Amino acid sequence: MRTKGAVPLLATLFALAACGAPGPGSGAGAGVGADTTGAVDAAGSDAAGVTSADRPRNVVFILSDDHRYDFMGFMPGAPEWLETPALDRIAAGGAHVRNAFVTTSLCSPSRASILTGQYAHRHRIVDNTSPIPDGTRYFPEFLQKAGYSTAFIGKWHMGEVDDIPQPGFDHWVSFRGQGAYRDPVLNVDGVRRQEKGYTTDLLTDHALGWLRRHQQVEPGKPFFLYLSHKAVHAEFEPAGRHAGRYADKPIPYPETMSERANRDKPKWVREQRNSWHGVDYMYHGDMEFDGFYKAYAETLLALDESVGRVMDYLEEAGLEDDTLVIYMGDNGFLLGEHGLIDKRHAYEESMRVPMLAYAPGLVEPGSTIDSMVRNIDVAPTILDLAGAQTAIDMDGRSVLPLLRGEQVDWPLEMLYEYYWEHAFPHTPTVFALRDQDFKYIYYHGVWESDELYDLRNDPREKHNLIRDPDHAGRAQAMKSRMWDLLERTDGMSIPLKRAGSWQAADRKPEP
Ligand SMILES: [Ca+2]
Repeated sequence: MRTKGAVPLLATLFALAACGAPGPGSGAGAGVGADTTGAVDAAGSDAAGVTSADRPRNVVFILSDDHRYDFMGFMPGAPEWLETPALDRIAAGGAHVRNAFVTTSLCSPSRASILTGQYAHRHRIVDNTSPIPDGTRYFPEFLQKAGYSTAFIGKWHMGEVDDIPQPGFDHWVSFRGQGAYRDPVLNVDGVRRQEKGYTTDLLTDHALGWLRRHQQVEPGKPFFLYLSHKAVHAEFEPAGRHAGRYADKPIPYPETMSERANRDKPKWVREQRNSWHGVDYMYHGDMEFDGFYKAYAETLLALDESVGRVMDYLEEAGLEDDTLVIYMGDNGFLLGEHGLIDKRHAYEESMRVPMLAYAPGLVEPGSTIDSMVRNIDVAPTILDLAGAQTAIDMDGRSVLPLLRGEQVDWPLEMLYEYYWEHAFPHTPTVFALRDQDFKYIYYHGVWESDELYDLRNDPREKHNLIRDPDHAGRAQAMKSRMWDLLERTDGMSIPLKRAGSWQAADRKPEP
């Protein structure tokens, strides 16, 4: 990564910061009664006429870190030189979930939402340093009860420092916090050891090793693999074989990167360009944008190779037709949009994530799914596929009918939430309600205007309509529905905790 004079402490703080703060949230499965979904009963799917023989039994869930939704080679918005052949392969052979979102754009809260099917305000892991509440349960436990072998390989991060095996997994490989891109110390089933190599490759080796062993020992038993990558989290470090690959490529700077393009944004957004997470003072001046951008793209290359290796194995082992593969990112990532970097905000580049599903016989090859799908929908979906019950009171709902291409009644709007972090004081607490046409954003605790965007006509969120009299009624109605949704899901208390010592509080000095 091209840092200028970065000190070791900086990397540590960066790791804390980058993933630790909840991102701008998008809300609950608003409106459609999905927000209070309780126990998932896969029998509901069977009632629709699908039997277990019609669907794959195994599930491979591959989670990436901070991979933004449009950085896939087949996407029109990707840099023209970006190569992701494995992700392109999944999209061509499966479904691209075009409107996939996280309800909180930050590492730990989003990962907790994936594992519990709950909003951050319900699982309470609201940022990257929140402890895991006693009694927290994760959906793989219920896969075990349904007869599955389960493995967790990679970044856990919740609770920040713990790498010890967690309930719900028969096999465990993880590391503390953000881990390291090279020569990581891994906790393998409770035993720590340092391994030599590039972490994305090593985690893939562990994943494939477990799959092979499983097929040798218990070939008839269904499996669930949760491969959770560190990549492409900052500070970016491409594999040696990929470093410099894009050095000579042009950067397609976003049109909203300039100060001029953000004149009707709230003042705190315009000021954030001069902060740790702003393009004019990145990491307090220790990072330059172009190197940052290219290192991000180069770090993605090994991640794509990992996906390709998993797909190759499934094909070689004859498991391709009996396995659902889901690829997803844990949150989005701004690369200059609105003068910002990183995540947390409720803007599209932050709350959108890449999501692909591959399952021959279940998912139509080359299809697209336009319904809004959220991170809290992952757990109900996988349990639904497995025919497993759960004791977790989930906010999400199964997207299995969407994967099958069925026309179903589906939530038309979603809630987003992000809770202010002491370490990154430049982004306030954010709530938002997003439907298929508009987004309303509310900021808590700052003297600022709200935001309203017409996503159909203004997908880059360039024109804040909050003061437009023609839209006053819509803004008020969305605000009201947002609060309704928070109320219905026990979201009316702001989590508060003792502040830490470090804070990315500097502003770029005045010239
Ligand atoms: Ca992340």
